Amino acid sequence: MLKAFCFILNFKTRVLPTVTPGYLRPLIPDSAPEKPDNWTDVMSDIERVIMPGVTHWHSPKFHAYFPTANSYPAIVADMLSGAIACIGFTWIASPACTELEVVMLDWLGKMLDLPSEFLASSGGKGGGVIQGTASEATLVALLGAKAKTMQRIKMEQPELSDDVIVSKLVAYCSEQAHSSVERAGLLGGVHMRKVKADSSHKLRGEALEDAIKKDLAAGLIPFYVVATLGTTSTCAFDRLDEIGPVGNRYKVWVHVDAAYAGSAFICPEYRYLMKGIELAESFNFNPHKWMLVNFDCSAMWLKDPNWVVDAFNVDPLYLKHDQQGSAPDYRHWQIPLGRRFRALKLWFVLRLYGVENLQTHIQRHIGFAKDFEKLCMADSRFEIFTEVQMGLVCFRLKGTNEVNESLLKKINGRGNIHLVPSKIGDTFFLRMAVCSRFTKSEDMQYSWEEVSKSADEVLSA
Ligand SMILES: *Cc1c(COP(=O)(O)O)cnc(C)c1O
Ligand SMILES: CC(=O)N[C@H]1CO[C@H](CO)[C@@H](O)[C@@H]1O
Repeated sequence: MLKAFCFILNFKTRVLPTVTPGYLRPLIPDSAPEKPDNWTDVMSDIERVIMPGVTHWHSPKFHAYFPTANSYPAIVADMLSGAIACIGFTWIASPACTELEVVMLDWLGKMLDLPSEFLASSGGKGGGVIQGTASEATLVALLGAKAKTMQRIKMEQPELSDDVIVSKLVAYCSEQAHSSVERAGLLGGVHMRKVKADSSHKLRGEALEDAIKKDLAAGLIPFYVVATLGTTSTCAFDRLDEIGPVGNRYKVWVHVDAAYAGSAFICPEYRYLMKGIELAESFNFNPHKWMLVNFDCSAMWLKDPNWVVDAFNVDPLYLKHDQQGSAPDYRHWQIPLGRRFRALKLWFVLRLYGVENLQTHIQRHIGFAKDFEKLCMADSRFEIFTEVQMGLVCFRLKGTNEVNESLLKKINGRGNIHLVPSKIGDTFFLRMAVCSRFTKSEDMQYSWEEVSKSADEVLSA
């Protein structure tokens, strides 16, 4: 077992595997064994079958997407969760599973200095829940907003049927919002309008208000807006301080998607970026991205969870229990019924690192991004595409998109580091995300040299 952990941490291999689609099937039998295999054979197949096809997300040479968290406290807690193996859909289905989650979301909310209305300990309606992913949180909030608006419109205009109201609902997000936001609109059966971002790729209050006014004039019903704090392409921060007041003025539910960058709010110096949070109805970020809690752990808070709870409430007899109402039954807060004991890994990580070490982790990554930016700016062939935010540097070779596409291909082809690109408007650029918790200054230097050598090759070709 320990050997498997060593494979995971073997960064000497290429960060990207060289296998081609269909590589795996010929390596194992056509069907399940009739008689049991033994542990030794199974574990040695991890090395033979699996590891050659693994992309090393935890290598300091991995700079694609955004980080995914990994730490020993979280791994151990996940193993314990597997051993306890309860399904905590109601309080009685495993009281510790629900109660630890309620308290952990309060701990975490306090670490971010969320307004007390979001916390269960404030004694109000608010509280938190662990969703599997940010995508689910966006959809759950959308469904809560939909239920809330349906109820309001039915009171105001009783003559309108449900079908008519639903057909008029409009949700909003920045054109830079994550693809999961557009998908929430599709899954929720409502129109999702993408609003143009400003020249720094942030959604502004004025642009949102213009869109809302236009829709109101056309007889539509604005009901939900997603503000992204830390977009996936460039880590831009929508202006929540402007979006919040607009949302409140037009009775539009404001949901905050801070999937990646939200972890940085454990550091007081970055909280200015969530100014306006007190005007949001719901807030979500992924400790499973940047806060060392292994996937899946997406923390979501709601000021009034009743909208979500009522939107999904079905109550078969076999799920009823005597304590209903005195503690959350998290099955009402999410899409699936079943849920793992995910609060354990949050508890372990918070206790075994302590807030200070988690803050240091975030600050180190941000520092590494600044280091890379400096190296890049010192080379006149390169330009920084947007202001460097958090642990992400968006950069490009001065020149055509074609030359930048060649550069990316060259870098990934060499296989020593791994990056993914993005495109805004007509401009193609490369994203250098600091991902690994093992990253050191030398690694950023190495990654820069890989970029620089690849540029030499591309430009001399
Ligand atoms: C990563 C990301 C998501 C998706 O996260 P999941 O937890 O995988 O659903 C959503 N929004 C933003 C801004 C992201 O960076
Ligand atoms: C097609 C193309 O090459 N587009 C972009 C190249 O890069 C410059 C900036 O350096 C952009 O302005 C172009 O749109």
